[in-house]
Amino acid sequence: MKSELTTLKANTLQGIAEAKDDHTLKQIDINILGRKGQLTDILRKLKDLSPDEKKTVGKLANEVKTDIQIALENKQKQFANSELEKSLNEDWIDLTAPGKTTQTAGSIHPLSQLQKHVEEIFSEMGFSIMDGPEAESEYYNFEGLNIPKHHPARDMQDTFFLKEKHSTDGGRTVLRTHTSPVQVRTMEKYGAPLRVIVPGRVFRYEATDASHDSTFNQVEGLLVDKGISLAHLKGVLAQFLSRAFGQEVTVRFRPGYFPFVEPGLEVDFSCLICKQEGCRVCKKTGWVEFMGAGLVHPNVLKAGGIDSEVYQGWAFGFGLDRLLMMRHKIDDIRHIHGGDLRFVRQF
Ligand code: FA5
Repeated sequence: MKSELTTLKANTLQGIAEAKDDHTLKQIDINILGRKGQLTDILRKLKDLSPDEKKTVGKLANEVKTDIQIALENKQKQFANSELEKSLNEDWIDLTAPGKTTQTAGSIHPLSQLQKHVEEIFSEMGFSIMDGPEAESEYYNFEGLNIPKHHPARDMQDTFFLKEKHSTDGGRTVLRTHTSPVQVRTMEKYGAPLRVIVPGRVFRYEATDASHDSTFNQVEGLLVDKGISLAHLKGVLAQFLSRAFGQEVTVRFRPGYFPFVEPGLEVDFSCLICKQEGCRVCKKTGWVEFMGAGLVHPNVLKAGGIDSEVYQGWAFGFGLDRLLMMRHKIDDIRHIHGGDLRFVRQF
């Protein structure tokens, strides 16, 4: 029985040493140590031996069992380690790689970014930021601005009317065609002196093209004080434009007609999109109309409750979308409100 045990041990250890995978080890475990295994068989026969033999053979059998168990465990560990090593080599993870994002953060629309920038520049020059209603009374949009009913200047800003009468005066309600109605509203509320800007959305019933939209944004400026002239307007605009563009831009002033200013002027900037060579944005003129401006008409000061013998003022209204177009060389205004993410993600 002793030699049987020694042979069993030698064969089993050799089998373990030569095993190529975990499955083979499990088979050896079952065949040798299992309930019907070879070693278990031998151990079962111990009871037929004499007490002396039982002692020595029993001891040897236990040693054989322990040696086999240890050899199996060691080999199993070896397999587990090489599996781990293999998976570490094959499926390695780069812990420094950026994580996968399932949700992307939103961002501020370029037009809102620019509006904030404009507000900052004017705030630093002592201007307050005002707001006004988009659904406006016909009075503030037209009459209060010296544009009486049936005046041909109304055709310059053909517009959308709402069915509902305006709550304040029972007159017609219009989607404001410009931010200028806030001029009279602010004068009525705060009196003179005044220094405000009014950024806001405006609406016009017109065909769209590369530089015209039917919904766009303006920024109104109004300054009322004593002894005010166009020289102050030019100074403020020069300061504003140089800061807003951050690059050289040529502007030109030319006479312009608006019933609510006298004298009136228009300010154009050199087209930065084509560098004045001519494109569809500047309609091949090299210039883009940027704003209307002028000295506030005495009738408008009167409508706002301000004595035009004592106070003078200037006002301007510029297109925020056009400013954005020039800053970023956007060749079609319709991209700005088009909602195409490929456009907004560039800013
Ligand atoms: C006005 O709206 C006057 N309220 C401006 C003003 C204010 C004059 C105060 C005097 C004193 P105008 O219609 O020109 O003016 O528009 C002003 C600016 O808005 C234009 O110079 C242009 O930059 C922009 N703009 C006008 N129409 C459109 C349009 N359809 N799409 C995009 N921008 C426009």
